[in-house]
Amino acid sequence: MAILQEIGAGLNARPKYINPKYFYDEYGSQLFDEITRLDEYYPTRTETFLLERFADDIARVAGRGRVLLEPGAGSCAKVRLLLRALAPACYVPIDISRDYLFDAARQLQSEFTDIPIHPIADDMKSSIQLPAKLDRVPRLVFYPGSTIGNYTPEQAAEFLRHVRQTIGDEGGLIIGVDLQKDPDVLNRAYNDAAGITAAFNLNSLTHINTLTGADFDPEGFRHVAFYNEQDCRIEMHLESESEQQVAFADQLVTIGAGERILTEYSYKYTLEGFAQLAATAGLTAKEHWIDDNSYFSLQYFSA
Ligand code: AVJ
Repeated sequence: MAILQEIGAGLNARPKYINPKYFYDEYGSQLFDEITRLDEYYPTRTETFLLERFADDIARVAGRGRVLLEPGAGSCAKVRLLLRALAPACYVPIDISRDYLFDAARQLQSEFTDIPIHPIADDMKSSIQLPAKLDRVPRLVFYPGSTIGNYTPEQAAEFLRHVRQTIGDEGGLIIGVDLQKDPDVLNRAYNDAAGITAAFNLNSLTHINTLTGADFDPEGFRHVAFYNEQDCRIEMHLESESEQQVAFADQLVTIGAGERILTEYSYKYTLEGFAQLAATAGLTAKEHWIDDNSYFSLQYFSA
């Protein structure tokens, strides 16, 4: 089974790591939803404000009547704030969770009856097939939420090259990118007083238990999150309270007292730094929108 291989590789690596996608089972997605409403967690509400405030301006810059593609669309919540303004020829949400995606797309279609919606259940790694009549319509990729921050800059550049390939020479990208700021603000955002982020982090162990039959004891681990100023990223780890042995697949994995499992990077960029990264992927910075605190950015790039 591929996921046993994948998770096993991370647990046997030094330092150990777990892919952040394992945060998101049903309970984890619920916890993330709670995180987005926390006082300390500024990204979601700031991006939502920017989408609402600047929707018309974004549409003017990015162009109306495009084929709008959204990798990892999930609940299609944020695109709602842009759909009227962008008036796409077609909206194409792409996500690996097929049933969830199709439900969200059906709901969205009932609200936006004049916009054709073509959900695609896919991991966005392969090239997508659209109805032939859309072949000549310029493409616009929407990638909100600072999801790009989970990637290392190298991985982000690879993703952006894939976007560049997908949109072709006439296309564009609207992306949400979290910005570098006072480390105290960042540290608070990932160490909320109510402990929701801690529960979210620990839930990846419970999720992995369910998926693989492993016997991680979440109580034997502590949530650790901090801003690494050198590398401009939040790091989330699970720190083992004591030396323990976890049954995983056909092996016993030893985790030392104080040993950490890396669960997430969340990179923070400057506008210039992100524009430079995008430039290496053949994308040109055209416009950006930020809040008064300069906490978060929406950025538009063209091919
Ligand atoms: C969904 C990846 C944007 O990096 O802020 C929130 C995930 N992790 N709190 C982020 C997250 C801890 C979030 N992203």
